[in-house]
Amino acid sequence: MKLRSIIFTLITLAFFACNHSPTGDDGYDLWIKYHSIADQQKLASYNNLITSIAVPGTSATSTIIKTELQRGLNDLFGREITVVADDTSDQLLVVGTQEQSDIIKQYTDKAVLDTLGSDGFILKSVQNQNKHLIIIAANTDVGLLYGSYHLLRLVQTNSNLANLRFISKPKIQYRLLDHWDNLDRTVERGYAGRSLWKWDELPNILDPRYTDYARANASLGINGSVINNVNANPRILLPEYLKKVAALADVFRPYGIRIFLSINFSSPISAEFGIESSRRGGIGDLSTSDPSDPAVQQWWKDKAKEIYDLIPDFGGFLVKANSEGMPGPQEYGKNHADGANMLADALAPYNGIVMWRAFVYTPDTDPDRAKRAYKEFVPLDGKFRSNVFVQAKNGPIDFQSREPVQPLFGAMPKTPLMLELQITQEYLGHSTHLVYLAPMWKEYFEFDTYAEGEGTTLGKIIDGSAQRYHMTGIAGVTNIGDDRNWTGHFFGQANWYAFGRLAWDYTLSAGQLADEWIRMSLTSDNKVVETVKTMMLGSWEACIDYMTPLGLHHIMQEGFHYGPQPDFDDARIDWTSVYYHRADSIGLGFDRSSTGSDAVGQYFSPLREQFDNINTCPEKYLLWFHHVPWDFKMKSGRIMWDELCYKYDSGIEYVDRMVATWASLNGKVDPAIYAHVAAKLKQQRTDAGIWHDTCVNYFQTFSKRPIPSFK
Ligand code: BDP
Repeated sequence: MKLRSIIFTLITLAFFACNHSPTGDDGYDLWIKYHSIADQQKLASYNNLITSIAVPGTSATSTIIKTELQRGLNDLFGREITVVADDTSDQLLVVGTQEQSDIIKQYTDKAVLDTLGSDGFILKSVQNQNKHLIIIAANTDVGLLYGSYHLLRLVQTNSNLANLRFISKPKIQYRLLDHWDNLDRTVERGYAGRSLWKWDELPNILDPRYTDYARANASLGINGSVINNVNANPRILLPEYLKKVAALADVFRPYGIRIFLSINFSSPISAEFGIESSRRGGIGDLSTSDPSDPAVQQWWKDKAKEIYDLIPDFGGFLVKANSEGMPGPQEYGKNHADGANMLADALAPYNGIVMWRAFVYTPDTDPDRAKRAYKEFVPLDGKFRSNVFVQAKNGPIDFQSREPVQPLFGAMPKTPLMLELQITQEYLGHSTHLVYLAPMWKEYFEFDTYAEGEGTTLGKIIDGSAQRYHMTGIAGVTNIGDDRNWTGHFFGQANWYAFGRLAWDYTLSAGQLADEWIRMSLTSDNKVVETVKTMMLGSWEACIDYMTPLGLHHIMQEGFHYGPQPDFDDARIDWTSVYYHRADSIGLGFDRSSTGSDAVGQYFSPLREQFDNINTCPEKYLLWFHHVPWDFKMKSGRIMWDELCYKYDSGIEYVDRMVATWASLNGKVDPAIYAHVAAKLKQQRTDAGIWHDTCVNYFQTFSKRPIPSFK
């Protein structure tokens, strides 16, 4: 008996040792891990500023604020912060609305608060005789929650808290994550395990992870989640699933996160018409989903009512229609506006919205895939109901390593366009490659479309300022799964983080966001922060270089979208690689100039002219817009073929440098994170080599020139 229990204990201990390395950070706590502050001077200064907190509100959100501030500050300061009423103690942090707190009323200006809407907040210090106060004020409890996370972030990044005077409000109203999660818990283009949502356990069992998910998102200001795949299974709208969705909505609500659903346009149709075999059959009892049919309209109205009875703050529907086999109004001779408006009418009584995706590329529209969304949607400008967004991806093709901006942006002034970015690295090395995406997103936000003259950046279009949108939105296709560290790659967390922060304020710099994230997630050692930040900031450009430099695109492995397959030519033509790169004995690249497909014609002047001319087209887009002769002289003085090889080489060199840089941090960062990232980088180096060799060797069969050496 005794021996057995000793053996059992040993086995248990061994198991524990393997699975719970006491010294290793498993990444679960993301950027909200609240490590104690190492800098003693800073700590002393904080100790003088905050000893207790007052959160007079009584809502579920107020309770979260209290718990989060206490938990965060206790851990960061390494001592107990007390929760008190707002008229006691010195060195007090007060968090409240004007209605909740006299102190807030006394020290904040109603007129300023009135400009902050429901989400904005004020953070300021107040010196009153010998009493020092820090106050967080907002109009709603969710605004206060955002302000509280901001304060915690300031402490986590060891910022100065004396003389605080900070006002913030989001530039964009709907800040959503799109999950491409299926009901069987697989995740389309997800590389971090299975879906977070355990449909078989819901609604009765609530995984604590749902709360941690909401916490993490609220800490960034994300306020909505589309929880299922755009390739939507109609079953999500069955009563049994709606109850599960409602249970999640209840968890998310106090964190200011609303739930949205992707819907299948054929949902009203009876399953008899083939729910599994095609993407056509639905869950209803109708034989059509024609948006002009009164029975179909009524079906959606009834469904909307059923949803809102369960989820009063339900956000609305995301729709992928007439795209990649998904059903849509065009099957009934109707257009995208007809389809979107029918759904919009069903949701309007409850203030719900429709996000209708512009990711459509029916071959009949135009031989050049890059032109199709524009051609289908621009004629519909002004035809959508006011609660409809048209949601477009950043580029005209599909989340490639780099694309010029989707020309729709700016071209539909009467329709609010919502921007869809991809956080999951479908085409950028999945969760294996370290690619920090904030520099890419910044390139898009700052892309000048010239839609309303110079300075009409994409940022100003989607924040509504350029074309006076009445509502604004942004969505990121998430990289989250049920892996212990959420994103598969530890550095994938930085992309989730940066997306959320940019959705709030796209003018923040990629460097600042990397800096914050590293300090909150990894270390506050300044030297290490600088080293890691530098490595992150160049990683996107490096990935472009070793995968698809100079504007190349869509030459990856069919279906899998990971490695290279430039010779792929065996599918629907606009899914092949050869369609996009067009390599031949003369040169390389897709001719989208005015004498080619004329995709340049979809951009505003002077961009159109700039892109059209091979000599003025930015080299980063050269092979996107032009079929470029192999011996075309590049700005570097090299011919295009040599430049292409040079870029592929540079990409590899960068990964080599990342490997060496990371190795130099051994012992300076958490050992578990160190080992995890080191292993991923090793694989990234191997993959970069494969991209280089495959592409250079393949294109050489056309260029018929020697592969230059740059050593
Ligand atoms: C492509 C993905 C595909 C998605 C599609 C979409 O390969 O899995 O369903 O986009 O956005 O990038 O609808």
